[in-house]
Amino acid sequence: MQVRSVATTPFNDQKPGTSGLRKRVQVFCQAHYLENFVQSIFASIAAPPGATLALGGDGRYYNREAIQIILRMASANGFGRVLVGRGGILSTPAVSCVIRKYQTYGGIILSASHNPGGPDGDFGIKYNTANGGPAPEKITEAVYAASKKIAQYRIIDAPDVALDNLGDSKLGDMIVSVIDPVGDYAELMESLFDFAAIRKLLSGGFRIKFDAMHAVTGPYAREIFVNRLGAPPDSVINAEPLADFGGGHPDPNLTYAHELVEALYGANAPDFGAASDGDGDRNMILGRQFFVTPSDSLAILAANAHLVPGYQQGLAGIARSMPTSAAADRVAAALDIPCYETPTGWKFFGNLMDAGKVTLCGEESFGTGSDHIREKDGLWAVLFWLNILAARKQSVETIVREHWARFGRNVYSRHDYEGIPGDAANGVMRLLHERFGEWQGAQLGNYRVLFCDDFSYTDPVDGSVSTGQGVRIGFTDGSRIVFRLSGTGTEGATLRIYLESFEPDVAKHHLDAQEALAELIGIALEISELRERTGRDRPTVVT
Ligand code: VG1
Ligand code: CO
Repeated sequence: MQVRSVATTPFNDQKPGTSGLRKRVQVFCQAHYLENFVQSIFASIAAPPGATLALGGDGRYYNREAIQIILRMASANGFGRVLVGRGGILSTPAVSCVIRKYQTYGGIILSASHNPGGPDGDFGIKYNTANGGPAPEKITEAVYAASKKIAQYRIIDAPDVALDNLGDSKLGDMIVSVIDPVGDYAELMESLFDFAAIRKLLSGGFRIKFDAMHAVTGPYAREIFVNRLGAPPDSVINAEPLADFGGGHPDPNLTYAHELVEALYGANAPDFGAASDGDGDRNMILGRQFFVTPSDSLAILAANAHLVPGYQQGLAGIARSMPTSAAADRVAAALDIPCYETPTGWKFFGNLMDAGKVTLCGEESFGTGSDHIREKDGLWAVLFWLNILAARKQSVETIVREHWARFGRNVYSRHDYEGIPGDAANGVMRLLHERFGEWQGAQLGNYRVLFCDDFSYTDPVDGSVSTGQGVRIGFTDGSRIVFRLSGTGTEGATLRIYLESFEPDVAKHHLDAQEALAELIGIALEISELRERTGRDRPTVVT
């Protein structure tokens, strides 16, 4: 088959964000757009001839077309084999699992995660390295640099590969192996958790509901919860992956997972509810009429890890992203293990896990995971909770309240202002940068400022430095306000305000987070001039 070199010119907007390159579908469908970026990846990763790649996506619109293009380009660029999920499907954690299990050189994931899909939605692409984790900044920067000077890409002329049948076929000199997207992942889960105990829990009247949000986790959830753990089939809802996610927003939070939320807050509610996002790496955990914040979830998993077979030997350490609450820090202190604070994005956890410094990682954005792979993992978190519930035989709410009683409660909320004009968002961030020197030691309402800074991180393993990771205002009582611009959106800017206070008093643990944080919310709006500068009087999404 003929390898062609196609002449192209650079696009100037192929800078990967928090998690790969995300753009509108129309942008990705432009001639040469995807090809330029894929060639820039290949130019930056120095794969030896004959190397193996993993490839799959969350099934969103343009997934199959993109896979055919990438396969033809991989063949033309000298790869020896590509492992691709049947139907082009692989969740983000499943890609990480496959890379590690089959020791591939790396992997390409097609997803815009929690962003809506469909012809008018978003598409995305991300490269993961041989450890199974998102490429570190050194690589994403090299990809961006390559994309700015690309002049040609390599591709072969060949008919489409049949993606729906398992097995091998040839594409030029390269082998395409279509693999079962679920099996390897389900087997890994079975090796970590006490499936027998969970099966017993589920057969004893404990009812669960999992919302796959018409995204990638449907087939995984069916195999694990229904086939392997014996849950009734209607325990998994919206289980059919659809190219437009059924018109929904595949983001597992109280706003977008409304069908699940209605079930868990309604009459005759199940005992446990959970949802995952577009590509299966996020999770939301609900009890009956009870929401577990992701920051608390990380802390609770850590505090109960000794109940779970895969973690009984103890935790090396915990890592959380900077805006994530300090609830996990308190557990780490009690366990006498280190706790690391990293910038937002899973790529910063990889080095810590590879070096054996941490076992559990988490982000406030509904992401939790461990060193079993190098991505956050939605179903893993759900199974971890089910394992704890099976061992403790208490309700979700009781487990959380007992946790707060022991460690205190880190009251937490995130307010997102989505789709605001870039100028207004940058204006707010600039103002905060200009002013935060003045606030050092200041009294703002009932709070005294302990420190203000723009978070920067030095990786303890390779010494690389990441600056500009969010403005933090810390108060003397441990409360915090953090401002950050999102790096995953595709339209306008999204400004995130993260709010946290610490409440040791059990008598106040029943308070609603928005009530408990009301004064901090007021301070955040005032010092940032957010209302004046954006014309918004309330956040788009509160989590
Ligand atoms: C968001 C979250 C971040 C997460 C990232 C990717 O990034 O805040 O914690 O790692 O999404 O998650 P940002 O830059 O928009 O705040 V996923 O599930 O969308 O790949
Ligand atoms: Co995701």
